[in-house]
Amino acid sequence: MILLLSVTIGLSAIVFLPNFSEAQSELKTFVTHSGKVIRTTGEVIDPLYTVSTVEFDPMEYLREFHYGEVSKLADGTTVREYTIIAEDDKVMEVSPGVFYNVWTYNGTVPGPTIRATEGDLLKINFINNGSKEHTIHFHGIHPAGMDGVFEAVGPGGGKFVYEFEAGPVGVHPYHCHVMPLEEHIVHGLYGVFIVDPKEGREPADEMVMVLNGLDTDFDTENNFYAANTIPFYYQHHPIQINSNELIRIYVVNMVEFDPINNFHLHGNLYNYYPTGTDLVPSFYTDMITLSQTERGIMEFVYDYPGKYLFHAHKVEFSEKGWVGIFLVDDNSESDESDVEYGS
Ligand SMILES: [Cu+2]
Repeated sequence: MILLLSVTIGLSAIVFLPNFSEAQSELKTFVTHSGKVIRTTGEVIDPLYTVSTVEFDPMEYLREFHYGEVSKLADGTTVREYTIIAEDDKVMEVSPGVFYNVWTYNGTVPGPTIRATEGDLLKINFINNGSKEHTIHFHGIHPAGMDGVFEAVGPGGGKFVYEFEAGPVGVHPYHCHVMPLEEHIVHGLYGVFIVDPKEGREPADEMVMVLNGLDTDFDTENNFYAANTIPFYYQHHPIQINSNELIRIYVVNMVEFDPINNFHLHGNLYNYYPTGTDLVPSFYTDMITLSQTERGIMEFVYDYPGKYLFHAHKVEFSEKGWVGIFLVDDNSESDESDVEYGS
């Protein structure tokens, strides 16, 4: 049996090796999206050559909420107006030496976190400066014509205005809904939309974490995972928080290709509000499991200072980048927090 196996492996190697070297030296001709003709020995799956860099700071994104340009209607309704521009030609160094073609809303992955109060009127001026059709599909309640599915916005400056009332209360994703959907999502066209209750929530140190994956070799399997796009970022740049202070995380899972993701917190448990639609928590746990676009609000307080991990307890994901650290400072002596909250 062993002899037969050795002979088979040996024959396979003889047959395989010449074909392999031949394939490596064979030049293939490709026409890129911009019309350029190139010759290459490599596999070219998505030949985009308009290289521009993307500036993205996960620490800035974490606590950055966009309230829009605010005005009032005659009846007192608050109007929040935003401009969101889609592009699909940017390249970002997502990990040292790994360059990835990101498709962006307002130049980043994820796009800006849009925040409103229930009942506000949202006006989103969408401009598609990409080379493909794109849209914005908001999760939430709105008229059919504002759903970002059937009204694909043409490339090269196409425009559409999404207008709807903010609701329901909670945390919702928004993302492009042009087919093939997995391609438009995995490249980065998504962001977070928070709707606050009219009565507000208890003051807290608030942050947004989008759980995402990066398929950098286009084989429909993720090579990296992250909270807020850059693998291992919050492990190398721990998030500083205070002990005895309420922490609120708006968490949204946007991982494509894998059926589940999850969020495990060390040294603590959190109150969890699925979708954030209810003001009473459903669970008190240290572990939630999320499918794609599943999201919620986590609230917790650390009693003890120190360094605490948070990560996917799908261990493969944490070992490929979805891991971070909370650095809890001892503020038990001080009465007031020095964190400034959003308005
Ligand atoms: Cu798209």
